[in-house]
Amino acid sequence: MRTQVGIVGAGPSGLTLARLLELEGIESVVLENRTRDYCEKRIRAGVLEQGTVELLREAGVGGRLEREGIVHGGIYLQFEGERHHVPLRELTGRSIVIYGQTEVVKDLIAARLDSGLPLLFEADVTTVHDADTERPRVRFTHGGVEQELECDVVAGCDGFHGVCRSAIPDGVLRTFERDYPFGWLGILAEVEPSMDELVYAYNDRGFALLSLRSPELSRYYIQVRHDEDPAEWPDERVWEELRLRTALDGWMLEAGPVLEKGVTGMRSFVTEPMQYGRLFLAGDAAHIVPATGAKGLNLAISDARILAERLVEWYASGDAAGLDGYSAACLSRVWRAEHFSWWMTSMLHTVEDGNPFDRRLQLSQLRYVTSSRPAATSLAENYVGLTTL
Ligand code: RFL
Ligand code: PHB
Repeated sequence: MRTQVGIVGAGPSGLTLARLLELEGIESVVLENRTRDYCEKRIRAGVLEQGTVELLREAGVGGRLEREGIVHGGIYLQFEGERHHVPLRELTGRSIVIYGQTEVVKDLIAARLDSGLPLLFEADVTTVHDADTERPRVRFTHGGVEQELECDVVAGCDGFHGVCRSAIPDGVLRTFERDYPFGWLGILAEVEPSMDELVYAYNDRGFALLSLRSPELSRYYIQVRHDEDPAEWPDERVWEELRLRTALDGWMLEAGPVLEKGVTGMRSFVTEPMQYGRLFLAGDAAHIVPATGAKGLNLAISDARILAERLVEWYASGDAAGLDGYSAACLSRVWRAEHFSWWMTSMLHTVEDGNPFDRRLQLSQLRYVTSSRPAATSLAENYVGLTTL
């Protein structure tokens, strides 16, 4: 099999890249090791930056997003028993849209299948060969048969645990990382959200986040140990803990049937450069942010946009200068998001047996961002996505 761009992974980055290339008449084959059903049901992100929404709209996959996405002009930061509004739209002129990653993925898969272009599910990529030549090859197993895809370039959009990053020889990549001693227990509940906008709550018992997916579906998180077993959290315990951490006079968190429950670790990770020869990494394959800043999905889609633009230019002109600068173009935005996500995470989470000095610093920072307009604007412009990077 042969194509122009071999795309490994049908997550947000791989599917967006495939769509953008299709619109420019560039061939691609998408190889995904999971089933379609699994990809469409994997619950992850929920917050889209305005720039992400605009890109999906321009790519012709924004119809349902337009109808069902919920536009929010602010978020709340809660601490010391008070909820403070951060008016994102008023401070930056931009807003965010609540629309699940599951829905973004469904829309992109539907568009790909409608176009009749190749997207192979249960196609498990085992290795990438000859990435440093003009004919990189992707080896995969599909339907029990080992196959090879020969390409002009390979896009490694296969997430943090994928195989593309490890196809780059030792000594080429430099990685930067930080682990956090906590994770999030997330639930999806069939109940009308109890708040009008997202609530990030700092509490001595640990962080909590109130988010949503639709007028009927709430998505709530609590800080737990990074290796916490969800089995230790029966539904009643989750609701009680959420209520304690988000308690507010005159307000009550409504409970409902829990449809899904899981623990996600928090990690910061960047690999540099995001390319080697004709192999380009995009999204979680190259970088991870802790979820507190709501940036992972947005970065993945932004990488796909940058890679698509540079591939289009390369195919049109034969000049590789743009492609050579792919990694540098992505990394300035990536590092800004890394800093913001680390900063939000450090400000909002408690550390067991932590230094009381650090708690005073967190509270001081929270008071500052909720009382100073310039400080709030800095948070807001990072949260909605910087347009200057
Ligand atoms: P993905 O989504 O992991 O997709 C990679 C795809 O590659 C496939 N794959 C392979 N295919 C073939 N052969 C192989 N050998 C393969 N190995 C892997 C996988 O099956 C998969 O389909 O990466 P991508 O496209 O880079 O997208 C990244 C985003 O998914 C991720 O950054 C976000 O979900 C992070 N994130 C959030 N981001 C936001 O922008 N806003 C949020 O509000 C937000 N909340 C979250 C999040 C992530 C979470 N979890 C569970 C990690 C909340 C949570 C709880
Ligand atoms: C979500 O709705 O899943 C969500 C929202 C905001 C975050 C992280 C996750 O910071």
